[in-house]
Amino acid sequence: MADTFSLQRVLETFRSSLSENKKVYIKYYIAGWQELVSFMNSLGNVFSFISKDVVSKIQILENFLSGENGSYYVTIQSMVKYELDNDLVDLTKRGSHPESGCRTLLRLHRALLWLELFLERLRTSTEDGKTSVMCSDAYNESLAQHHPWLIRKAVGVAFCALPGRDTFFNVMNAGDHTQVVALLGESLPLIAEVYQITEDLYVKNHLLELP
Ligand code: 1Q0
Repeated sequence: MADTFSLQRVLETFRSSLSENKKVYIKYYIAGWQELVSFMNSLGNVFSFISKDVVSKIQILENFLSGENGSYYVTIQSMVKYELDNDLVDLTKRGSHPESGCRTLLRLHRALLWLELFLERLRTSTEDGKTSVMCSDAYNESLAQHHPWLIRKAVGVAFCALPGRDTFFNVMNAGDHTQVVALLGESLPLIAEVYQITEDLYVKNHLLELP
């Protein structure tokens, strides 16, 4: 993986995560998150409590994928079926399967909604737009509902340390502002599609509130 973040690569990994028949490959889904983590790390230590959590979740899924039952973890769809069929998910409270693939992926899935909402704000923002406001508005509409008070406060502090809009655009390594906006316009429907497919699957299987 190259050191510098590029929005193009995030786009490519999420694109690769979708199969022709709309299955979502876990390998590429977590590769997309890995790219975002490397971006977050470049923003400074304030964000390390966030990136550590994402990294540990990526690791849990990677371990399943490379483990003896790895073939069941190729797609989100096959993982859900396998874990449910074999009673490998704590459905109402954490017990003998506190770190199932289903509950781990659900945390990333919720964060993907935050990403989608944030990037849409960034895409349509004007020059005087504040990234901290875009981030926290997107957060309040998504992840915040699943976080306790203490985490919401810590996240609020981290948002204040965010670089400005210009830096964000530059760090995406996708050319000038117009080109970044175009690429965001291309990325967002893909991210939204991956999100929606996962959401529908979780709704159908009553998995949206996994502890
Ligand atoms: C760049 C700004 C980053 C802003 C991130 C906003 C989201 C804040 C999330 C806060 C997570 C706090 C740490 C721990 C939370 C866990 O308790 C929680 C639940 O897990 P569990 O096991 O306790 O039940 N974990 C989560 O909710 C997962 C949180 C994942 C957050 C992922 C944020 C990833 C951000 C990536 C940088 C994106 C930069 C966007 C621009 C790039 C352009 C493509």
